[in-house]
Amino acid sequence: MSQSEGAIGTYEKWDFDEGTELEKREPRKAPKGALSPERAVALLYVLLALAFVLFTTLTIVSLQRVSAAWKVLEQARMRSENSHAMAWRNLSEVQRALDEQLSGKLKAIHGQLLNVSQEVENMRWKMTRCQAECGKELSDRLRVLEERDAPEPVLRQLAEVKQEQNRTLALLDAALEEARNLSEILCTRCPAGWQQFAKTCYFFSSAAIHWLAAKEHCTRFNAQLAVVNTEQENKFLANHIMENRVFWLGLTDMDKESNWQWVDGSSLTLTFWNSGEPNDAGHQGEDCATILPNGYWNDIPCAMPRTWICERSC
Ligand code: FUC
Ligand code: CA
Ligand code: CA
Repeated sequence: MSQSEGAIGTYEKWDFDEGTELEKREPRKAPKGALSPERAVALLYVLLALAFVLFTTLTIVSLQRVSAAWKVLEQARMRSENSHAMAWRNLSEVQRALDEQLSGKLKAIHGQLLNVSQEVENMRWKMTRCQAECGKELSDRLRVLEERDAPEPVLRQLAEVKQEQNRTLALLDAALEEARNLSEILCTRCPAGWQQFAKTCYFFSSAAIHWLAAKEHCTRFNAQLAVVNTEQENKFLANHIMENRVFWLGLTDMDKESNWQWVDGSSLTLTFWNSGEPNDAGHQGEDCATILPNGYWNDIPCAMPRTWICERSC
């Protein structure tokens, strides 16, 4: 074996048999300037730690900023809530003050309206009386003059006076119509003790009297015994009947049996007779209508004492 062969052999042996062992003991030198694995790992750890610190710092800073922004928002919200509440309080106070002012003014206007309404009613009353009486007196006098054998010029003048009287009567009619419209517009409240339904006032009596006396009583109050024109009105009346009472209506067949008539002369088209009514029961018959608490009607003898309902337009 040559030296070189030996050397090569030894070298190969060294290379193959002891190489790993040698590497373990003495790691192969890294190229100059390159990091050793330990250093690289250490550096990685350092970098990781730095990243972690950076991330934590950033997170803390962000959280602080978010919390500061949240605080600002919360303060803004509180301020807005406070100003909202204050505005609301001010508004309520203004509204209360306005309400008080308005209700005072409304009361004053209502009082004035009641006065005006009473004046209009007086005027209507006088005009209605004048319509019946003033014209009659003048007509009577004219008739007396006409019956006398008056000369032609006097008769001509009489005719002119009659024409004038007719014109005046027509004007009175128109004025009465206007007064009626006005009093309907002014209808705002019924008198004390009267109930309002639509534009009508109703009086429900507590005393009981016979039908004719009840009719008279209503007339005295510029009213009439109740006349039912609609189902709603009948319901309204029934709703106001307490303690199982029975009330007179302005409906009778005393002039002609079975010919039922309302006191205002309107025809009986809508009826709410109880089943089997009107039956004109008993030997004396039954000629006056009553309304029962359930809203149905029954005819009974007119002489029986009953409570009654008056109605008048307000
Ligand atoms: C029915 C009614 C009468 C009376 C009598 C007690 O016969 O028709 O009107 O109320 O009951
Ligand atoms: Ca009858
Ligand atoms: Ca009856």
